Amino acid sequence: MIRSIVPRMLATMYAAPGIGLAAPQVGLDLRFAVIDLQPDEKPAPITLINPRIEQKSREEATREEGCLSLPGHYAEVTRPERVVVAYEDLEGQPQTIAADGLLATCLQHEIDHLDGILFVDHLSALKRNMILRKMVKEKRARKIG
Ligand code: K1U
Ligand code: ZN
Repeated sequence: MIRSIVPRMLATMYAAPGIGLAAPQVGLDLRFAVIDLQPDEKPAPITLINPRIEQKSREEATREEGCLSLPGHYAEVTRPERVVVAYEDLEGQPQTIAADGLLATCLQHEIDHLDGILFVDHLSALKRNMILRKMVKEKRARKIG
């Protein structure tokens, strides 16, 4: 089932373009996500089925994040710098991935999507409301235009 959906998920992510995509972002009630940190280069996608964070560092890092569910909106988000994620691959085999840098950020962002959490949920109420107000303005402008 997931195996047959993955090619479409990857096509959607590359077309966006994005470096990750979680099933709930395309209306699927499934716990899997795809990631490819180099969408412009030779494809090197990772498919993560039932990913879960097994370990996270106490050390944190702040990186700018975007989201294909909130196009055009970016913010600095602070998260654990390193994570170890356990998941199943497309063959159903258990795997673990130890990540830092952008991959660690992207893994946490995608696992958040599986739990209904968006990057704006990690921001202060002030910053989150600024983004929400911008989105409302954009929606109004689209209606008028
Ligand atoms: O899950 C998503 O909404 C995709 C999101 C993933 C992500 C980006 C940045 C930090 C954490 C997670 C995106 O891919 S937004 C687009 C983006 O960052 C990008 C697009 C093309 C080239 C490089 C980056
Ligand atoms: Zn996102």
